[in-house]
Amino acid sequence: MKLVLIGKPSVGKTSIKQAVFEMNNPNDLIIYPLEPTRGINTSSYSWIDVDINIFDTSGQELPFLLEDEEEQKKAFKSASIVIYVLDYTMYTSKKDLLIKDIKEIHKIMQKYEINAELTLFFHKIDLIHHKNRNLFSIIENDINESIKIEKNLQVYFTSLQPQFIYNIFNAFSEILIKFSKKLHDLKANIDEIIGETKGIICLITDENNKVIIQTMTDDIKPKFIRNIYHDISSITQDFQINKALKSEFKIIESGNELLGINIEDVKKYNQNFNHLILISQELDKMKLIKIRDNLFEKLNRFYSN
Ligand SMILES: Nc1nc2c(ncn2[C@@H]2O[C@H](COP(=O)(O)OP(=O)(O)OP(=O)(O)O)[C@@H](O)[C@H]2O)c(=O)[nH]1
Ligand SMILES: [Mg+2]
Repeated sequence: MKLVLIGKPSVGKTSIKQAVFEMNNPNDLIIYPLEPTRGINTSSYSWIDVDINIFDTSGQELPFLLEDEEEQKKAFKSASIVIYVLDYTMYTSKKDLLIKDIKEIHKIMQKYEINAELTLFFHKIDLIHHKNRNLFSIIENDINESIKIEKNLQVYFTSLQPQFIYNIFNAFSEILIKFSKKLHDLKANIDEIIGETKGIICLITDENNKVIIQTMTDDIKPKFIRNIYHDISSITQDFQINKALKSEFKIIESGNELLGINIEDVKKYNQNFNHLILISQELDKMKLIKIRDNLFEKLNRFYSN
């Protein structure tokens, strides 16, 4: 599948690509910035059973791309996903120009009947003061109201700062699961188990601690997930260092809430897996352990077939 990264200069397109698909250290990418991209950079990766071709475009050449028909075809033809990346700084200073770009891209995609999904990454949320980080849904509505096209665009709030890094992985796992039969089937199996309960989030990470499966009961709110992602990056680091903590039910503080959490090693089920992370809004240890055991049984059956 073809995935296009597009947006103004320096919003973070190439850094995102390198952090997620080339395992470059996100912190380094912020401290030592990359050179601006020229032309359209293509590269291929695999994500479980999905082959991804990323077309990373140049921000400086964006005006040219949006005007030149040959460039448009090169960038968008047979794309499955188009991600427009904008950053917090530009949103506050040049929102109109961003909206203009997005409308333009939408128009071009219609012109060539590109059936791809247009998605937005609102990047560098680490630069937003923490008091304002509860405004995400307002920002999402604001952007969609300004774009005014027939369908609301999905907005992912992302950053390469370690404390937010799970947000990016989550965005890609949501986007890419649509193209992966294996992940889709596995998620359906997990949903079957946690679907019987409430207040549960289940994540499976790979050896690079990327979230490759994220699933949750339907009562979980987006804001809660973002808080969780914020906290689990430090928790998983702890687990990584202190292996003895694994398999233990722990209670953690997240926002104003106490949560139950359980992390398990699941490498034995699939070589691409690392941890199974179960988070519960209830503090009932026995209940979470029971869900864990049911999941293990499911994984066992899923991978022995
Ligand atoms: N604060 C912050 N800075 C970031 C983040 N991600 C990337 N950056 C910085 O943003 C700048 C631009 O990154 P690039 O990835 O080169 O941007 P680009 O969109 O590929 O730019 P062009 O190739 O010119 O189109 C660099 O200085 C990065 O360090 C982030 O999450 N937070
Ligand atoms: Mg670039």
